[in-house]
This record gives sequence, structure tokens and C-alpha cells, in this order.
Amino acid sequence: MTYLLSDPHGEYDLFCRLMDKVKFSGSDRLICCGDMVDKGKHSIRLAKLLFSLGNAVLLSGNHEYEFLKFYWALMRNTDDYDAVLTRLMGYFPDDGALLDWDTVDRFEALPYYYEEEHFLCVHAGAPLDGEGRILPLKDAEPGQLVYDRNFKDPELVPNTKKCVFFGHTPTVNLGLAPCIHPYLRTGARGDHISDYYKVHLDTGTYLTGVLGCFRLEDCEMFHVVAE
Ligand SMILES: [Mn+2]
Repeated sequence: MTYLLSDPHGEYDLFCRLMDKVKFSGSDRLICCGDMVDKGKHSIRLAKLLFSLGNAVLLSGNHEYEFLKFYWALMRNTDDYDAVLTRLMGYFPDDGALLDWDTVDRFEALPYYYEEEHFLCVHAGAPLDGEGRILPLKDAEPGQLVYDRNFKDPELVPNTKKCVFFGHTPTVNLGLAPCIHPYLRTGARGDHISDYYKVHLDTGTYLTGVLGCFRLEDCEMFHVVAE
């Protein structure tokens, strides 16, 4: 089974509880649409766990992108790599000491979108043409994919046969319940991914204590709540 989530934001324990709830195993697959770091106390611990999974597709969110911009700026001004790693550790005040170069390299290798026959994933948004069609993601600027909040607008119906998975804006910020919010096509049943035109994945974990995931095969949703 394939499970999609977004914006776990350093909530290591909640993430583990969610994976336990769905009985996530080596034969399953995880897709995380970005923002694994910042806000929660276990940014690097969670990132290293996600990077260690052989069966995960991980995207960059704006929080990983901001970290990389900080890293690239440091590298332009020095060749003292030990000093750079120390500064990078300081970027994450709670558990930055866990950071190592392998993890930095993995952040740098994160893609900004993921696409299959029936769905595509971005952190925040994507460029659209005048008729709401998504322009080719391979040509999009990373900044647009991680910052643009166009998909969050409930009125926006992308003109595509694919379902768009996205996060970045907590659903509670739109006055919605603190859970994943799928958008069903008119007249569709809702048990197949092609019945949806978009799925808003950001449960606002750091605000709400709720983390959720969406199962691709049967469109079931699972949530856990912080104690
Ligand atoms: Mn974000």
C-alpha cells in the first residue's frame, strides 16, 4: 500500500504512531510531500528516519529549501567545512547535533515534485495556464513548487485528470477540520484516486497535534492525535 502525508515538522513520535496505526511495513510505500523539519523538536531525528527508509519518496518543502539556501550561502563564503557543519547544526536548535554530511547531502538531493499516471505530488503549488492546466513540473522553479499557495484555495479546481496531492497550509487555516481534506469530483464515489481532483494533506501538526495520511489504493484516511 502507498501512504501519502505532508508537513510532519519534526514530530517524530506522532509520525511513528501514525506508521504503527497503518501497520507500515517494508512492502508498503511512503510519500512525504515536504516540511519534515522545523517547528517540532525532532527535525533531524525524523529526517534521518525518513532518509533511512528504502521505500519512501520524499519531497522538499519550503522548510528544507530554506535550510538549503542557508547552506549554499555559507558555502559561497568559506572552504572551512567543519565550521559550515557546525553552523548547520545550529540551524536546528533542538536536535541539530544529530546532523551529519550524509544527511545534508540527502536534503540537497530531495526532488520538488513526484508524478505518476494517476496523481502528482508537490509541497505547495504549481504553475497553471489560463485554463487551470498544470504546466510541466520539470520546468517549474523550485520556489514556486514550495511556496505557491494556489492549490489550497477550495475554489481552485486544477484542469487535470490526475489527482494533485499537496500540503504547506494547515487545513485549519481555511476554517476546515484538522484532518486531511480530499476534494471529490462531481458525482464520483470516492474509492479510487481518479475520483478526486486534489487532496490537501497538511493537518497542521504543529498547531493541532494531528497528523494524517491518505492511502492511495482505497482512499482511506488515518489520523493520530498528540496526547
Ligand atoms: Mn510548507
